[in-house]
Amino acid sequence: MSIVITAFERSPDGGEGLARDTRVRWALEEAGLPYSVRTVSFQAMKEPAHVAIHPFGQIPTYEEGSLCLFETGAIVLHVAGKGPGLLPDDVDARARAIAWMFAAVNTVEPVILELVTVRLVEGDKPWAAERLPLVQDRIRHRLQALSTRLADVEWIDGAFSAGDLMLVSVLLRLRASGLLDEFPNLAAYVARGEARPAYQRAFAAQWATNNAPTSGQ
Ligand code: GTB
Repeated sequence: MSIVITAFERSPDGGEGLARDTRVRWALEEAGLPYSVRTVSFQAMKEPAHVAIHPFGQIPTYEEGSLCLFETGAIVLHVAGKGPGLLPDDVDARARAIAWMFAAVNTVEPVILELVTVRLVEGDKPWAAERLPLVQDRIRHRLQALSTRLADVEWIDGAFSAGDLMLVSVLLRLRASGLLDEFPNLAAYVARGEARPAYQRAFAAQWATNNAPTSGQ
């Protein structure tokens, strides 16, 4: 059954890998599953055909035969169940890897998204400058806990898993802020994730999508 995901026609980051299709591509590459990409414009994302697949009119989505999925956590979990290397066989270790996936999207990513909100959405508000350090401190609080848990091990809980894939994917959005560099073991953890051949292939593929010449160029 062929796998089709959706991605931005042109990501606002120009292909820096920050849009969430990158984590889905990465999981598919780790699992060795071929896939194709249907790009969607911001307008098309809000039209009925796409909303039928993604109720919030966003990317990425995942289609495989009659299965349509949205939410990157759910997509990566599904992909991890299909191929080797992303979830341990041991039942307890598997449950812990899934817990880290949830931690990534439910505990770590929300505070990081607040930074995006305060900078990009609320930047012109008179209170934005006052709110920024509060948001940065909430992020540091999470990073400190993660840094302590990671200590000097390579991956968060034994062998590389979908938990690491999701954690690295949310943490790398912090690079430009400088906050990640305050925690050298986390910066090194993200670099290890990005150095994986599967990540490199995923990054290159989304870069190519975002930098393909448009008609008329
Ligand atoms: N919780 C959902 C998931 O994990 O799948 C969130 C999906 C989501 O936020 N999708 C974004 C989207 O479709 C794209 S990834 N936004 C359009 C809309 O809501 O109308 C978020 C994103 C976008 C762009 C950058 N960037 O350019 O740096 C980074 C991240």
